[in-house]
Amino acid sequence: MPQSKPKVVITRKLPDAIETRMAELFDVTFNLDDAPMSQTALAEAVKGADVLVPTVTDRIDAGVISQAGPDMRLIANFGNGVDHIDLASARQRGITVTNTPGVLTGDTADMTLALILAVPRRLTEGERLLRSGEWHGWSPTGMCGHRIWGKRLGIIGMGRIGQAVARRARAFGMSIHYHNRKRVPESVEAELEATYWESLDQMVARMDVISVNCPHTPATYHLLSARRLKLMKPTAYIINTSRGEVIDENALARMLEAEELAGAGLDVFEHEPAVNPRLLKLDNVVLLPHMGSATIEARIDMGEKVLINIKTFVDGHTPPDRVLEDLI
Ligand code: 8YV
Repeated sequence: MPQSKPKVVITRKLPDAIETRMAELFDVTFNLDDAPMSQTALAEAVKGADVLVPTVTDRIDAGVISQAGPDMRLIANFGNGVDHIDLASARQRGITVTNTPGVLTGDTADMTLALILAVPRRLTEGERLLRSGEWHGWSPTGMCGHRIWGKRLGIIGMGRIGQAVARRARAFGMSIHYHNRKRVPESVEAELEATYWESLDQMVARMDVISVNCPHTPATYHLLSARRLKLMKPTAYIINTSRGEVIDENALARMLEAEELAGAGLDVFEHEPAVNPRLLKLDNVVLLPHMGSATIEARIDMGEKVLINIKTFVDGHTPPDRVLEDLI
């Protein structure tokens, strides 16, 4: 007799190809209108499901996890970051958590480079000027920004994405510096000609551009605090394609307003989808709606990873992308 298919709840609309394959393999509940689910709806979902597929827009907190029914065994996150999932509560309930590493590395690094170029070269400001009809032609002093070639880039978090950023930035003539919990292997440092800073304070004070590429964990919350931001050079730029919570957003907005920093490129925000209104008023920032991994290729690859994680798990094996609390 065929076994019944596992019940899978997917909290947001995923690419068609992924949803179709999910429907073939599992007994799936889709989110047809794609609206983010409320805490009540999430609690309801975990009561009856075997597997939950959330995204960054869902808060899978202790309250939601406490409602999990006896069959709820796997949270297969569609995304890399798992800071929206209470991992300790999941572990206590015997629920495995997986994510989708590796498949959005290049795209997120590309977006980081786009911001590293866009902010000092005033790309969106120039575009706004042109569209406003206020551009009256070329002038020797018009729209001058700053050169990237020859500048120092300080990468916070030298994992997959940090290293991919470093590789790209080198092609633009930047010298690579980094801070990480652990020093990367000598071969990687040699390839990237990267300088390691054990002290983040020491590094931030010396860089022309800082790029945040570490995950948001309790240890990295407000890693760039008001105090640390003040150590940066007033001519320096800050780029964040990781998580808004790593930077004290209020302190950053204050410093940008006061021109104590030259500019910022932000793809992520502390209270998404809300954006600090002070940032919206500033010309020296480029603001993007969390689109680092937003290529159709990455989103399909992420979906494939979710499928593989679920399939492996329900077949009784350890899923390839299991998230272990002490590793994040
Ligand atoms: C994802 C991201 O698209 O993977 C991540 O951690 O930040 C995004 O690029 C999003 O999280 C989907 O859940």
